[in-house]
Amino acid sequence: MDSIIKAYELAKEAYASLGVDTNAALEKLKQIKISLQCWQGDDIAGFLFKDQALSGGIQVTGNYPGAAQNVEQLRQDIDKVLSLVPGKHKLSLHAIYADTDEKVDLDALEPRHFESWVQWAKERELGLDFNPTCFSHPMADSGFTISSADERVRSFWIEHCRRSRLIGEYFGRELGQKAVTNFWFPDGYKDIPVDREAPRRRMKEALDQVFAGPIDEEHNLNAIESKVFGIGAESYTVGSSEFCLGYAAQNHKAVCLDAGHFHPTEVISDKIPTVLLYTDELLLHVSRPVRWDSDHVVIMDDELLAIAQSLIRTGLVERTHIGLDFFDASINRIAAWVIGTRNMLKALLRALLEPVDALKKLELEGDYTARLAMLEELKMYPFAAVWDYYCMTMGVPVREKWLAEVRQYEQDVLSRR
Ligand code: RNT
Ligand code: ZN
Repeated sequence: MDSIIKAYELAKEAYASLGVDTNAALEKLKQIKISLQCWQGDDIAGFLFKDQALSGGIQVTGNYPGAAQNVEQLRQDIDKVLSLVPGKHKLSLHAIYADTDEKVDLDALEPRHFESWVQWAKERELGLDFNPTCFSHPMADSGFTISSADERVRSFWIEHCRRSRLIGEYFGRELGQKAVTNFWFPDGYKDIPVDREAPRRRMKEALDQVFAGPIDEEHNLNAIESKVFGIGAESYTVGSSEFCLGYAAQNHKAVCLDAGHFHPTEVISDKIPTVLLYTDELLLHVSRPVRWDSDHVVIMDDELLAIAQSLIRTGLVERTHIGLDFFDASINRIAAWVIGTRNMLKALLRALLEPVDALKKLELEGDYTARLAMLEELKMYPFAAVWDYYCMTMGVPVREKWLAEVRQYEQDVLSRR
């Protein structure tokens, strides 16, 4: 403990010499909420349709034992994760995680089916976000949902989505924290389509129906998530990037930028400030694509740092909702959650420890030599000491100590499932 404080004092001095206030950086970090993806705990199985295979062109690989089987287990796991991550955060639920004994289909879901989640979140002062589940359902078997040419299929999904935003609104109102309801549709063709326009026109009209009718925007923000391709929908995706950005800009919705949903050399760190020129708010799905949209656990790589820098250097973090979207079943699922969430926070901290004004000044003056020199030197500054101190003062394990707790939990809880 003493050595952590000592190291922090030295780090504080080092950063102060650059004009950076480490205490202020930590205060800011404390205000930033990360929305944890509930689906990391059970491989996107949910509770509504237990025997339904995962569809929609996404895939969870691995069969590490201990996946949550029911709502109690999932909540117990999330509690464990939250005890190992500093700060107050949010949980993002999918519709299939409704907690109910009723046999209810997606087009009949109501806020009351999520009452126990709201209660649970209230007790923990957590915020909740929401996602309609437009996959893993017989009505999505054709590969199309809301943009289907089949009127029956289309209306089913429109109804599900209409209800979803009301559930988001309910979360926001009950918890006093705006919810983000994120709409992602797997719709697309495996092979080359003849008509690239009609499905997009149908999706646009369907979304107009979904968003028709009053909703309290103070409590719920609607976001739409684009994607370049999915497994089984390699040639054409209805909800492309242009589609979603255009729709959001024209209709005052938010875009959701998922790090794995673009061509391999495109990065969302560059899209963040661009999209926010044309929309008020933004949702992120921070993920790590490895060769494809593989949803690997988020690590502290260059792109994660660049995402954090895009948010912090610009102040756009204020208009951005940071959500995570990875699902790894090949390692301990609790560890996966903890690693990814802590990394997101660490990257934000590193960005908060930059002398942003001084760097911007160098850039404006055209001193690119000093800009490069400083950016490189900053990489070796003692941010780790600041992070350790933060974890200690926030009452969560310092450095790798969290791993021992996960191991213990694995032995006591996960291995008995
Ligand atoms: C799929 C999208 C979507 C899902 C979650 C489960 O490619 O990224 O966000 O991962 O809704
Ligand atoms: Zn996503």
